[in-house]
Amino acid sequence: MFVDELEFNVLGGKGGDGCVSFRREKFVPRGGPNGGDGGRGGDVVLTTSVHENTLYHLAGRQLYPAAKGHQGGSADCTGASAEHLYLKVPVGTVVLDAKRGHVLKDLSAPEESFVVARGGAGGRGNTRFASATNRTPRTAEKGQLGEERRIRLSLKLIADVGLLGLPNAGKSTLLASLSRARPRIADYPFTTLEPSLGIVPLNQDLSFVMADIPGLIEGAHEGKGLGDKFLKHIERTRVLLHLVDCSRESLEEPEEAWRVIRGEITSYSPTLAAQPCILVATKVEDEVSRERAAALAGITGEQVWPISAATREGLDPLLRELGRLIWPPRD
Ligand SMILES: Nc1nc2c(ncn2[C@@H]2O[C@H](COP(=O)(O)OP(=O)(O)OP(=O)(O)O)[C@@H](O)[C@H]2O)c(=O)[nH]1
Ligand SMILES: [Mg+2]
Repeated sequence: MFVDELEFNVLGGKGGDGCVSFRREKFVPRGGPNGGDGGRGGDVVLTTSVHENTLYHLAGRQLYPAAKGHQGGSADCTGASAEHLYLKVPVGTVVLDAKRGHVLKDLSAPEESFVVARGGAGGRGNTRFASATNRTPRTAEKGQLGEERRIRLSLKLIADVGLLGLPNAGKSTLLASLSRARPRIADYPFTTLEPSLGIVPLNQDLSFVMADIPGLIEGAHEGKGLGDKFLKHIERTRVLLHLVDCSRESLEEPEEAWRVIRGEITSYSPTLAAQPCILVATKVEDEVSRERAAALAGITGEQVWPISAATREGLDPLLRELGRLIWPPRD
């Protein structure tokens, strides 16, 4: 299951208590204090892992507590510090304070760590309280409580290329024909309900990640259809591919389809709307579709890349263009 939003509490471990203890040795009637300090409580740490793609493995629990520090012992033994609790999250996880809503950390690199709740310090043992006037202190400190907070995790998949288009435009089919991803494909709208990623090999050395998201419809930014909540997954891509069905069976006129999607992404975010975007005419296999693709270019004033995932026509030039945009040639 695809889980991309999650809220729970994190609690740093309590520090171990300091110890009250006195030396008891034969023939030493009044030994001094020898109670050791408590150990530190464990931290709760988020670490990014490239092996996680969703937050599903963390769902279903309200609290993630780290372990407590051990108590100090006699003979000046410091208690052991507790182990930290490491929670793995996918690269692209944004950590927010659930109560106030501000971003605590944006975990966008592999193997990145962030302490969300610190463990408490251990309490000092009675040895530390000995002084010239008080040689037999009977006080020791309690370990400090660990930090507690409620956090929200929000996952933004990190892809190089994002697919955009109305339902049924051919997004999943394109991803399936370029990668080994196997999204569900069917000839009815709203086939794709959750985002998915595929790795598209460009040549022996280079590959990029392509994200397929559910189709958008007019009013998506007001919550129509599946809404625009999946757009965040393609917000950070380098290039967008805007797919427009140009076949004679298309549900909308190509220019209308183009206008709707441009309108929705502009309403969603001007940053997304300003991203490099390649306009792709899909299902171009006959004279009618070729004409519609050419008309779309005329009306929009943009270069249109005609493709057919079925015959694979146009895929290679499109891939080359994507490669050029993702890795611009150095001069
Ligand atoms: N003839 C032809 N049909 C295609 C081509 N690409 C996709 N289709 C068909 O178009 C229909 C929709 O394709 P999908 O890939 O599921 O479309 P989508 O954009 O992912 O749709 P949603 O997930 O609903 O947003 C399917 O029946 C595909 O087989 C193509 O290049 N040629
Ligand atoms: Mg789809």
